[in-house]
Amino acid sequence: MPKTQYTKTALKEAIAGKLQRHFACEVEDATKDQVYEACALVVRDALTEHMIETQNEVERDGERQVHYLCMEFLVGRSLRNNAYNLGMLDALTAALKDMGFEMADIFEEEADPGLGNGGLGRLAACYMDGMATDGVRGTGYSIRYEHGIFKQKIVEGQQVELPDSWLSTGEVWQIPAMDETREVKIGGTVDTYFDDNGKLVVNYHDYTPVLAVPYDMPISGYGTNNIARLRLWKAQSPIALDMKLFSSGEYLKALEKHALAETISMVLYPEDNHREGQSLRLKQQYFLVSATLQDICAKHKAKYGTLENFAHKHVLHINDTHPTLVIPELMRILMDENDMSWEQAWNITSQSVAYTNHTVMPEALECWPVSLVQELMPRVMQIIYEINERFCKELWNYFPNDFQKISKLAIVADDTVRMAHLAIAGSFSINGVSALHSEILKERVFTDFYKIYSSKFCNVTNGIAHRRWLCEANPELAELIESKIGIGYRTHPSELQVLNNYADDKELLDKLGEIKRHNKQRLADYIKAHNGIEVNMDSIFDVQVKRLHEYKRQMLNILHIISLYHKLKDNPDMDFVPRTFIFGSKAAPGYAVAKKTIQLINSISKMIDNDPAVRDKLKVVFLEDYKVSLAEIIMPAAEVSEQISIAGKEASGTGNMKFMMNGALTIGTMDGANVEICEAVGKENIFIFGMETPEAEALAASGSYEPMVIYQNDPVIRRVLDQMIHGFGDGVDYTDIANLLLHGGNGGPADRYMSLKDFASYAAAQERVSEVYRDQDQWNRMALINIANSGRFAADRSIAEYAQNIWRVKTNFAF
Ligand code: C3B
Repeated sequence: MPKTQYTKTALKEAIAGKLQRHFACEVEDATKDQVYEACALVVRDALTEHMIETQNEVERDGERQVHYLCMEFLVGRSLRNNAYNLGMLDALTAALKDMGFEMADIFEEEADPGLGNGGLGRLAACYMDGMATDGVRGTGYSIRYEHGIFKQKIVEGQQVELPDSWLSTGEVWQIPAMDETREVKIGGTVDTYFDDNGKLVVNYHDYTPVLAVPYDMPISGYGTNNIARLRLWKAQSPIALDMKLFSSGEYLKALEKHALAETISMVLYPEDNHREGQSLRLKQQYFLVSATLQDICAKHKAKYGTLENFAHKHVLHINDTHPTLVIPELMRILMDENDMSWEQAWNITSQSVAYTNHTVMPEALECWPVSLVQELMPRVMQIIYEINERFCKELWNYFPNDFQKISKLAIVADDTVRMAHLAIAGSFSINGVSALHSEILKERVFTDFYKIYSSKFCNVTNGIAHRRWLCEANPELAELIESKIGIGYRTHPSELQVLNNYADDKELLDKLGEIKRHNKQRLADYIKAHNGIEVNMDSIFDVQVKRLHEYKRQMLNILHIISLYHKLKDNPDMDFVPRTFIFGSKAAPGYAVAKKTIQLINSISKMIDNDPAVRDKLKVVFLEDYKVSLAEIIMPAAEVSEQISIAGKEASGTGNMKFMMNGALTIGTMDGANVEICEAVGKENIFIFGMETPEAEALAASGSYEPMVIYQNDPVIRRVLDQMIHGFGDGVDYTDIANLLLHGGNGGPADRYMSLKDFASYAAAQERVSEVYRDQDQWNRMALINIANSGRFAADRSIAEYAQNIWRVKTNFAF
């Protein structure tokens, strides 16, 4: 447990002190944002102290450290989370109350640090929490994007992107470490030759130096003083102004160099599950990798005087292929700057790097043009060529004379660098993020690599920070749980299982229903305030929140909603369990179909809300600007969790876990972690529908799928699509979407993700949802079983598996 105890009085004094010193004001005159900042500074003081202690310990014991590299860390707000973890939330709430403020209002002052797009970035953040709590020596590395994920506004039904400036309230959590600034070299020319002793000499010149300035966010663990550090690199030019140009009157040009260097950390690319081919993105990747490695190596050398024992002391974990350049970059540092031979450098590198794959979407598998890598990092490209050369020789031993196969598996081919192949060649471990996904990697995506390196492949199913997503986001539920099973589950989430014993406890089930209703009310208030829509509190809150992507099939949900609308129009007095369908989703700004889908949801929402015949029974709500803090309101209020991707495409999903933990029932396909959720709760406590992976893949591969035939034979679907063609009364034309489903487009087949094929089975599963909902006891019982069996989806469990099976480092977590 943490050493420090925080009393209300001490906190009041500390906050008042910060207000005086930082804002020259007394408590009575302070604004809410000043109070937020003062609270953050108080909490930060405690964290910084712990961070120094942790760093000293790491330095002293010399145990293996984990370095977690990711282009995204979607950390969410920090104040409440840190206060909770440090055990000061109650004292802080009371202190603020005494000072005349509501804690919840103060939390609202903090902007969400949007340093990520979706699942990938949020997972990285959950793992920082897990590492801190479980005593893993972990550091996260990413970029301190000035602008995180854009803010989404809905204007006339359409997404409009606005810049996100999170730093105004987020800066307080970051501690700059100027003395650890590193220099990253970009572009230029490299000459290599052998000297008289046969030694390779590398002469790298005319590059552009960019400074990488570290800002450290201390990430607290629960019930411990251990801190995981998140190091965010900011790009800065070493020259403030080119004075030569300035003196000759070329003011703009003088500033140009400066500005160009700083663009590197200016903005997060808003693409999710999609590769981004622009040169700035590659610069960002190299910037992250090079600064991080220089940092680790410099400290290691200062301690040990050599990098020979590097692999014993460090694991470099790469989250998806985005930081794969660690492999050639570490080779460069070991060979060019530390005089190691290729073999020695390769041994160290390939024993240090572990790779997690997060997607099988072909459009997300990164490939970079050789010419671009060459231009931006010429020495790194030379090294990649050499890795490729040696790798292909190795492949030859496995597939002699099979030129076709070797070129298929090569790292460099067709003038592109295939990052996943580089990651596989240069790492000691490759894992997927759910049992199904890891199997798909072995059997389909990386089949030949698996034949060669079967022992490198493994699975670690994703997990979420259950303290944030359950204890903090849903305090009433946490209190109920704790009244029955105590607080042990906070650090041993599997103890939630004890709740299974209460499945027939009518009193508990009623209480569960009551809490859900409170949380629904909170969301209903939010909807009323933001969308002006009054939702029916007795309706089922059915939620699909996640990035907008065709494979995630928001479309299937929409088609079904339209069919329900028709049903109700035909028979307004039918016995219908009212439903509120809630969506929240950002679309990548360049992804036209995704943006049109958002517009479609809004058109339907409006049509239904304007129709007195149906609007009390059916509602569609699109919540703008879906983000972590909004998810913290949505998850506790949800009753149905939509996890309806086409089987075989969603690597894991993590929203599915958050919903389940908050007692929502899943309607889902056998995809990603849904498969394990189903296994955990039993088929009778989840609504599974649709094709399974083998069937979906076989159908896609056969080329015989014809959605037009379904359209012709199924009157429900025909009417839905016909309506889409006729529109929803607001003058917006959705023929393009109907055509995409029926005829294909953008070079893709009709209904690529087979929504029409799974429609009937989905609609039937939705019928079952309504039927069960009629019996509230049964519903609450199922909800309880979901909560009780959600412990295995805690990040603590995932981190413990990484620690034991991949990183080989100590953890305090006991299974
Ligand atoms: C996501 C996947 O799409 C999810 O299935 C998965 O749960 C998470 O990663 C975390 O593993 N993902 C993402 O958000 N961005 C990518 N570029 C690739 C995968």
